[in-house]
Amino acid sequence: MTVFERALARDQRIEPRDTMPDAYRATMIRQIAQHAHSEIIGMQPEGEWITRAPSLRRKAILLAKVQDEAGHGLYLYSAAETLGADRGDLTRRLIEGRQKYSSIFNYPTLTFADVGVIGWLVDGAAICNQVPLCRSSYGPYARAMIRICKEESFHQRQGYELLTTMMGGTAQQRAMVQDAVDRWWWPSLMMFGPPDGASPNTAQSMAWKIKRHTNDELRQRFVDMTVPQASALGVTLPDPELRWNEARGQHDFGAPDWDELKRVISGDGPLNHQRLARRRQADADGAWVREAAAAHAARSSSGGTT
Ligand code: BYC
Repeated sequence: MTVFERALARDQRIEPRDTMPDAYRATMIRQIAQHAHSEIIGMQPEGEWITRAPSLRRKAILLAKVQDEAGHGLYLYSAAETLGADRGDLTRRLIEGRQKYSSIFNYPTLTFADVGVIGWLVDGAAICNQVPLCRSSYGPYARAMIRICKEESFHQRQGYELLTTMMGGTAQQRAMVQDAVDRWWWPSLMMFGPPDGASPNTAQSMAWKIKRHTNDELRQRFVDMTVPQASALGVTLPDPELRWNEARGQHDFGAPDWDELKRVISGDGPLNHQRLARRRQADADGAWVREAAAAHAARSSSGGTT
């Protein structure tokens, strides 16, 4: 048994200076980079509503949430750097379409109810997926996930609180909430990834204790958690096959459109083009800041003064 295998068998964390198989390092960089990119691209759908929030209170809450997502992206890029990845290189891979980000952020936010539904369902799915990642085998990733999960829980509650307020409003507001739930339900289920039989990475990632549960296990957990919340809120989940299965002690539910997930992941979702174009523009707009920071660092290290 190698030192790496012994550490995994004892459920110890793998730390940056530990010896690890190249494939483990590559997998960790892939997952952490995709996760970081998701947080950064994920600022766009909600960010579009900051200037249109219906009150100062809602604007302040939304600003803080979007800012938290930027923070999550930064912790995650830092975690990827501990594995030898270069942040600039990861960004290039994203904007050139060579690295993925979560499918969910390629759908449009049509009304302010979408902000609430993203908090409730998208952050809710993120929590289900990420709480077990706090026990992921790679130390810096697992530790970053603890803080991220605390903030995601807060985000989920703000979404639910927003929706509760809208559901107590006019018939038109209630209809907006239901419409947003109808549009976001299936994409939220797709966030957990392809079904277990079609997930090429799960077996190895579970053996390496990066993932602690399969995609389908976490999807089931999310459905079971969300159904009672939907009924408390007074909305219907758009799945005619959704029902409690007494024998299993879990809900049965319909299958998402897996072809749609494939299309969205491969760049052909409703807003993939717009999301990446916006990210490319932000990168170009920030080039002078990075150049100035690099020049300052070079000057400081050569003993110059500002
Ligand atoms: N979208 O073998 P599989 C957030 C890819 S941000 C896009 O099952 P794995 C938030 C998968 O990466 C939420 N790609 O893969 C932010 C793989 O790609 P490769 C982001 C997907 O890694 C702002 C291929 O398909 N969360 O919470 O074992 C506001 C085959 O899949 C998706 C994370 O990133 C998808 N939905 O499992 C609000 C969590 N599904 O091999 C909220 C960390 C699959 O071609 N990541 N793919 O490169 C994970 O837990 C796992 O990577 C996944 C996939 C469960 C996502």
